[in-house]
Amino acid sequence: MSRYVPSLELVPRAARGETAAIGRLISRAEAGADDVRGAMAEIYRRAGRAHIIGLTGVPGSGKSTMVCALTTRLRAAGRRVGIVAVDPSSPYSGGSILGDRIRMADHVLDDGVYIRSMATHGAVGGLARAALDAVDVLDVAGFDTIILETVGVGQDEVEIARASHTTIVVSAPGLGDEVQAIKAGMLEIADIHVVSKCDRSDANRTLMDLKHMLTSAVAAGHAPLWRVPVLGVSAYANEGFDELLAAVQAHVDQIVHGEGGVQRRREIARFRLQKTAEDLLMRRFIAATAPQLERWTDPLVERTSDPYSEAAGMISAALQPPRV
Ligand SMILES: Nc1nc2c(ncn2[C@@H]2O[C@H](COP(=O)(O)OP(=O)(O)O)[C@@H](O)[C@H]2O)c(=O)[nH]1
Ligand SMILES: [Mg+2]
Repeated sequence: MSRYVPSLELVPRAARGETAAIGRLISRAEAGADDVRGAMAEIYRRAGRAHIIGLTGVPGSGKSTMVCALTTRLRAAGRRVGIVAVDPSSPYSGGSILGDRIRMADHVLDDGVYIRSMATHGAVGGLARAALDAVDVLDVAGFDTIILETVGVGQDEVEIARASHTTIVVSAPGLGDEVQAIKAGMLEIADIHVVSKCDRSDANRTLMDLKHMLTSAVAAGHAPLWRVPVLGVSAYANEGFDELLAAVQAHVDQIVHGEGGVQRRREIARFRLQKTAEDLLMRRFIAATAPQLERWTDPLVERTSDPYSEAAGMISAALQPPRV
């Protein structure tokens, strides 16, 4: 790399699909680089064309394998596919996921596929902001479908999967006797439930448990606009993916392009707004208080004050306009 290209100059290049520009913009957004804000503002205004699929489930449930299988089919249908994996352990860096059956390596060499893994730690200003910025960059770069894979542990990750047009929740047999989606609060966020590894004999049980739980959950609420399907897939047997993509398409036609989609985009926008405001507020707060941290710490050490009083003092000092 010769000279530092200002982030704003990277925007039109990323929009033309230049891989290096896409990668640099995402890295700068992830690191919270100072000059990237203007560029990301521009990206946000240009984005909004792609269909975003959030895909979540506990570690080992078969998410990455499923992403590969879906990518193969979406590519065959002529769609350009962007993948943002909020999971450093995603085996996307090359090689084969399931021996020769599903080879991510093929996609790695395909310029109709862009894969980006993000570490759970290290995204300055929050994971959600960084992941959704990356999605927008890929959207502007002309990827038609963007799959956002997040590990379904922790509220942050589950929230990110929800910040998509169509959310797929993956459950797998053999990871404990309960359907994992319940524990992590993932049951409610699914537009489509998928049970992976249906080549296993215990998969039927997982399917039945999940269907049963959904029936009781729905019975308690209103008549749904969208009936959440529960589908089984097997990457080993290469089965169920056409049905899964058909369900995704049905969700796009019935919900994403309808009233539900308007509502969903509003919720996503609100989520972006809140996350961004929290980030900006936090940075401002830290910058304003860091130089005088001892002022509030000393009384605590001496026990002449308490954390609540000092924190209140700290907040009002940070939020006050500076005296002139
Ligand atoms: N039996 C079986 N195992 C699978 C299938 N799909 C994935 N696995 C295995 O499940 C494990 C976790 O897969 P991975 O896609 O990395 O899960 P992730 O952590 O949710 O992304 C790997 O050992 C896969 O080989 C499947 O269709 N059948
Ligand atoms: Mg994974």
